[in-house]
Amino acid sequence: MTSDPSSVAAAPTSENSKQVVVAAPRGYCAGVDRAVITVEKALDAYGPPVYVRKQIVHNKHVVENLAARGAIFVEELSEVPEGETVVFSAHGVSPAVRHEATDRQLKTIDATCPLVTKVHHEAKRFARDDLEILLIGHAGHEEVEGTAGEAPDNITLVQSPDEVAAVEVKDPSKVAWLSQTTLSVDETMATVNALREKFPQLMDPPSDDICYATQNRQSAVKQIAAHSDLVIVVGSANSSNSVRLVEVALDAGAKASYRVDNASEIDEAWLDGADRIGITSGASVPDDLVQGVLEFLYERGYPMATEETLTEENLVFALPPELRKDIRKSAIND
Ligand code: 10D
Ligand code: SF4
Repeated sequence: MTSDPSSVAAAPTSENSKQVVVAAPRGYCAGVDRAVITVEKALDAYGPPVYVRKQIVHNKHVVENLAARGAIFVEELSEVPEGETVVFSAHGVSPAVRHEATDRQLKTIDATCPLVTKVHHEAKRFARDDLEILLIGHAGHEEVEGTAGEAPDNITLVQSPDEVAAVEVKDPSKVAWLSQTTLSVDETMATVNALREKFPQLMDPPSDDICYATQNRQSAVKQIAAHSDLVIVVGSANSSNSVRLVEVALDAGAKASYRVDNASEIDEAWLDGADRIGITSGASVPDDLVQGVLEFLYERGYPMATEETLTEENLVFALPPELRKDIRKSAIND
């Protein structure tokens, strides 16, 4: 076999009615790419250890690899020794966390995805305009904690359409909605529609909060799901956008769909009667894990995969300016 089973387009033959279709776009988005490179470059520039508050992205392989290179992942800033360098994860932090870092004299590098930061700005602006904000998202998710922390007195969390009936606001003429960036587009629209029915003057965010990468991965998996007996989504259990891809695949007609961290988690029983298999991966997933799944299937008699591309993605974010400055400085001193 070739080293890249997705690279050769092989139509199913009469002897082999099986097929494997890989969705594109899948895998790393611009915000994840930037965040992972940020930790790698910080390790190069400052030397280990570099502390990272929370998982830099929600993928256990990424975290294990960076930890092996000297990154130390902590849950809270109190675990970071004073004066050390700490990277804020791609999911963002609340102002309270930034203040704590200043109080503890930590050097900070902010790997928050610019598209998450955009939602923080929207929250601050709506709060300045004295609006009540209904934040659609999942309790306990780091992104939601960060965004809600921008305007805690103005924000109420709404987790699903089912929660709308119980939502109370002080003034229905002064209410707006925002969302987490990695939700199901369809479910979020259902929540917004229910909110608007209840609060007809509900204001929209100035632009989509669910980011381009989340939207593209969901649209791409929808394209292949209806023709799939099985859709395998590669991604970690705590990755919101990865978990959403399983739900979207099932809603779009896949007969079955499962999430795995890597090929070793595939249950061979899932392959019984599964002639047409679709594959995708979340925004925090390195593509070698997808290649591992394709190899696993190839070894079990499936043909090489064809790729179904919905759209091309070209977005690239610059590294955090504080890191770029230090990289420039260390280049001058070398
Ligand atoms: O859980 P999640 O989908 O928000 O995060 P993950 O790290 O898997 O993917 C990247 C998304 C980010 C950083 C939220 F914007
Ligand atoms: Fe940024 Fe979207 Fe990627 Fe999250 S999923 S890191 S918001 S590009």
